[in-house]
Amino acid sequence: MFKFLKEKLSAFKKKLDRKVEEEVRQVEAKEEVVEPAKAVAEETKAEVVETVKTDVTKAEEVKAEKEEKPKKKIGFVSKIKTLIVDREVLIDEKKVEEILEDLEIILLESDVAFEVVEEISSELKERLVGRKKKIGEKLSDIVINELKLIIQEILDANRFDFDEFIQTKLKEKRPLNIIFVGVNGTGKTTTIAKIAKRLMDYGYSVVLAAGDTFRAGAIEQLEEHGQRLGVKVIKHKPGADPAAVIYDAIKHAESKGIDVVLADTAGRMHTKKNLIDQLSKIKRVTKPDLTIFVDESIAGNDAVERARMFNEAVGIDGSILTKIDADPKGGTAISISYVTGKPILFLGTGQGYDDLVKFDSKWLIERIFGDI
Ligand SMILES: Nc1nc2c(ncn2[C@@H]2O[C@H](COP(=O)(O)OP(=O)(O)OP(=O)(O)O)[C@@H](O)[C@H]2O)c(=O)[nH]1
Ligand SMILES: [Mg+2]
Repeated sequence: MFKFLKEKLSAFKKKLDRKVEEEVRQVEAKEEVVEPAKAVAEETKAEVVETVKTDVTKAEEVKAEKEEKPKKKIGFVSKIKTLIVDREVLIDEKKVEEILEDLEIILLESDVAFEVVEEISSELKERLVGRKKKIGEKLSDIVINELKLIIQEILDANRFDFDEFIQTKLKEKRPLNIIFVGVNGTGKTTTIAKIAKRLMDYGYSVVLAAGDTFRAGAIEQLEEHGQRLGVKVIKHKPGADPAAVIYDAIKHAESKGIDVVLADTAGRMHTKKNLIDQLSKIKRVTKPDLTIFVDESIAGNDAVERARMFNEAVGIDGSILTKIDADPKGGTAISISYVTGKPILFLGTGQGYDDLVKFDSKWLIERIFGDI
């Protein structure tokens, strides 16, 4: 998980450390040239002091001071060094721009959407330029920590608690109707099964609606999950109107007192317009309480663009990103909620029914930055 991004960030951090070390070495080299002149100046200054101070004790003080001179020379070297690495220094705009150039490339290569890279970059610039680096602080740590905070803020901008939503909404109405939309092969049907299992683990009753009437075998696939989980599946014939299937599932749930209807939908039709029209009809007829967009995080910017398109054309309440376990980059997870303005609800982390993690920005940040 996120191996590519982790390695890139780790290399970036090391490069920054090496750069700072190199700057220190350059200052030290300069210092060696400056040192003799400085030593002469120190000597002259001491002599002047000596002639002024006629008092014996004062002369002794000066003598003692003179004896300490070698120490002072070392002190002078480290003083300059300190200006760069150890003491409070201002991080200037030129340095931040160098840092950002490298970082922007890493983020873009890791599938972070362009507009999100721009947001991260401008936030980082604002926070770093003119910032005081304290004693012992490493520039690379400052940058990575700020980056973490900014990504976390982006992820937390659209928060949503699925469990709380179900609990609260069920006090108003029953059943709740949740539809899952997204292109084919991204994990919609598997995710529906995972959510069904999760809801049942929490004590809710569930019925599935076989709303993908377009793809051959889609109904059977959902039925297989239903059988394994012990959940009823409401279905019509292949090619039937999915809005009618979901409507029937809602009626069935109403009559049986079932809490939640989870509705599958097609991921592909003859044309994109057909698909959007069908989903719009499903929404009109069945009035879902939640429309969840499902896509795979390995699709990178394609997934983000599809989320944007579905949100504009159909309207979504949030996203679920699947196949996080197989995603070396992580950019989709970082970008999708920023781009859609809608929260991520869950992350799919494998093919098993329990491989579903409720979205938590800290969980994601820990997985990306954990051992950097
Ligand atoms: N590694 C991994 N595989 C997943 C995950 N979620 C789903 N899959 C796999 O992705 C493949 C496609 O999943 P489906 O649930 O059939 O996808 P779909 O969106 O319903 O596809 P269509 O019905 O063709 O539109 C299956 O092999 C799943 O096991 C996940 O979180 N991690
Ligand atoms: Mg499916």
